[in-house]
Amino acid sequence: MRTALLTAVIAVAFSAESASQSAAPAPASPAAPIGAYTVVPQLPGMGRPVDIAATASRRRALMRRIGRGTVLIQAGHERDIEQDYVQDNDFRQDNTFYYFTEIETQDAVLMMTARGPDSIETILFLPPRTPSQERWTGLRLGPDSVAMRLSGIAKVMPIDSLEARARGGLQPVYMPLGHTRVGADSARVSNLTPIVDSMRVVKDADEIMRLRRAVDISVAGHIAAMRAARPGMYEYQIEAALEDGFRSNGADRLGYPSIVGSGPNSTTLHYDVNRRKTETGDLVVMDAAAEWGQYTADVTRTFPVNGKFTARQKAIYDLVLGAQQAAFDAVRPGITMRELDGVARRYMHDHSGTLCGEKTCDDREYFNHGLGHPIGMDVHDVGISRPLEPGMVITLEPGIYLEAEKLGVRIEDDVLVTATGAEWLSAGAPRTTDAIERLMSGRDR
Ligand SMILES: [Mn+2]
Repeated sequence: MRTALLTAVIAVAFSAESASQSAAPAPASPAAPIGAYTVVPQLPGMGRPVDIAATASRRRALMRRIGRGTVLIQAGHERDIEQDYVQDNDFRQDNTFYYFTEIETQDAVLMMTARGPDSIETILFLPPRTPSQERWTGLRLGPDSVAMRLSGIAKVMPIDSLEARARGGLQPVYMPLGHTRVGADSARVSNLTPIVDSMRVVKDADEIMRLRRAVDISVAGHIAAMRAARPGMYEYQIEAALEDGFRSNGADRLGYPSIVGSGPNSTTLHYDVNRRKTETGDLVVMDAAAEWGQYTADVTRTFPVNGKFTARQKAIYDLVLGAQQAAFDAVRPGITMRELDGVARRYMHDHSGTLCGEKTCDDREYFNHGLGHPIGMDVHDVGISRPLEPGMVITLEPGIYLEAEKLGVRIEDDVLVTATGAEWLSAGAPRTTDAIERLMSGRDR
């Protein structure tokens, strides 16, 4: 399929019709979506509706930005269990392809050609269905009316016609070069990635729906893990309860490897070995989230494995919580992540007292990472330097890590930026020491 795409790129790049020449008449392109979504549960991803209005609007916005030219976007490819060390799932759609189609099919290519604001041709190319292969893979989406109905794209064609159609494309040709290597012809290809990245920063209603759902599932997992935790458990046993909570609530997969770090491991930011046996008195830092519908949450809770914070643990926890709240209260359109980081550090600085000894707790030795980042299809999503706008979704995750005391605390919540401030999305997971102790006191002993 890579070969098919490469040939198509060459076909556009060397087509007789270049940007400087007059365009051939565009084939009629009925862009109107075809009716309502019909569930085809036998097909991969098809139990899940595509928001065909949202994807059409994203495609229109992209082509308006481009003005004139051809866009080629390749779908993801199934990984090979013999070669790629597949651990979880052998297929996840390419983010760029998903953004413009919400179709979870493999080896497809989306081709869009803009000859002007009112002349945009969109074609979805799909591999043929192969009944003998479908005995192995299950039913696949093919170049037929089912694909048209699901995608809302009126023109669906077999992948082997890509090259011929690409000859009618226009220069410049845009591809997401960050994800696909096109070899010697890359000089002739413009990079689509920066344009798509800028579009992905502010989430539309469909994306916010997906993020809310990923967050809700993640919250359910965190609650399940806190309920299950007992001193003497291995970290992986807490992880099992956590991920049971994700999967049994419909998670597609993990957003990233689950971090369940107890005692000394609570101070290692990206600890995910999860093999230590917990002891009473440990804090557990649990940084884990689910992906749903291609979007992932990012949530961290810190709790005492025995269900009761010590006075010292509570004091550090409350300082982190206060810093997070101060940052949340400062969220509004126009502010930057860097400025919010400053707000959180200033709060910690002003309220540290002697909690962190000679230094204040905001010192880089103790709070040794940034305050947060956008989330979306990537857990560290695009747009971290952009001033906040309504519709951006970010994390706020201050932490204090005292290695000498084997005491780490991080609290991470997902926050939607609104016109006037912000909305907590992950507040369903107990966030204060009182709420955590209350939840854990209800456990069966
Ligand atoms: Mn994070």
